[in-house]
Parts: sequence; C-alpha cells; structure tokens
Amino acid sequence: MFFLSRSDTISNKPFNICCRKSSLSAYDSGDPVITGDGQVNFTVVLKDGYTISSVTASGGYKNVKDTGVANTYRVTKVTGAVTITVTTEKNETTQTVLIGDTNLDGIISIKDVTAIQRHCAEFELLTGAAEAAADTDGDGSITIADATCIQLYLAEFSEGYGSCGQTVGVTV
Ligand SMILES: [Ca+2]
Ligand SMILES: [Ca+2]
Repeated sequence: MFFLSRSDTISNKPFNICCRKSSLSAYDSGDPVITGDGQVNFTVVLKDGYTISSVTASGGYKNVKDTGVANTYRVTKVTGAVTITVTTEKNETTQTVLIGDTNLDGIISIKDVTAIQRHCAEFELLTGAAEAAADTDGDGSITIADATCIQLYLAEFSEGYGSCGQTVGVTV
C-alpha cells in the first residue's frame, strides 16, 4: 500500500522514493520535496488523534533525519530506491463518564433518553464517551432498554435503572 511515490533523477543518478503505510488510515502525505543533491524532504500529515512513533528507511540512502519542523523528515545522499516506513500510534485518553449522561452535558435528564432513541432510530449515532454512557444496563449494546433505565432512574425507582448515576473511566 503506497501512499506517495516519485521518480526523478538527482546528480545523474536514478532516484525514486516511496513511502508505505504501516498503520492504515493513520496518516497521509503530500509529495516529497527534492531539495538538493540526493536530499529529499517529506512531511507526514497525521490524522487527528495519532502521533508518529518512528520513521525508518531502507534502500539506497545514508541518513533519515528529523528536520526540526513538525512531522517533517529528510533523507540524505539518496542513490537509489528508498522505502520509508512510518509507524504511528493512536493517542488515547481516559475520560470520566457519568453513566446515563448520553449527551455529555454533566447531568442525567430526559434529553439523554432522547439521545438513545435517536441512536436506536439511526438519526444520530452515539460514539466514544457518549456511547459508553448510553449502555446503562451494561449489556454491551445500546437499545431502548437503556433508555428505559434512564427513565426509571429519573423517576427515582429503587431498581431497574442499571448503572445510571455511576461514573466510570473510559478510554477514548
Ligand atoms: Ca445529559
Ligand atoms: Ca445496553
């Protein structure tokens, strides 16, 4: 899976460079820029939530360097085909979630019931922390039963309201 490639001639030597995705959908890139005698700069454009963990190269070159400019690297003394491999990692953070607060406004209200109904009707899907907050009965899926739990919680029933009102740490 190649995401950028270029062939050119530098100092009368055949040259080409290509970069390979190692983590699909994590990043993209523009064209590499040939700046001088066998030297190529390229910038990795990361998708939101990802950082670069390493950039390595193989083939006909001497060095791969960090240029000091964010996510921009330089391959020097290129003499032939070079394959660059960029590995990325997803940034993960832990967020505290109030079970039942599906619209994430900090309180449990009838609006949270509506959010689950809209999710079930596929009008507006709940994702991330909201998805975690919506599974009030803890069965692993979001159904109308989760909306019922919130209604019972709001009506102050002594049971049947699942985990509504509890807080949990969720990795998003
Ligand atoms: Ca809410
Ligand atoms: Ca559920």
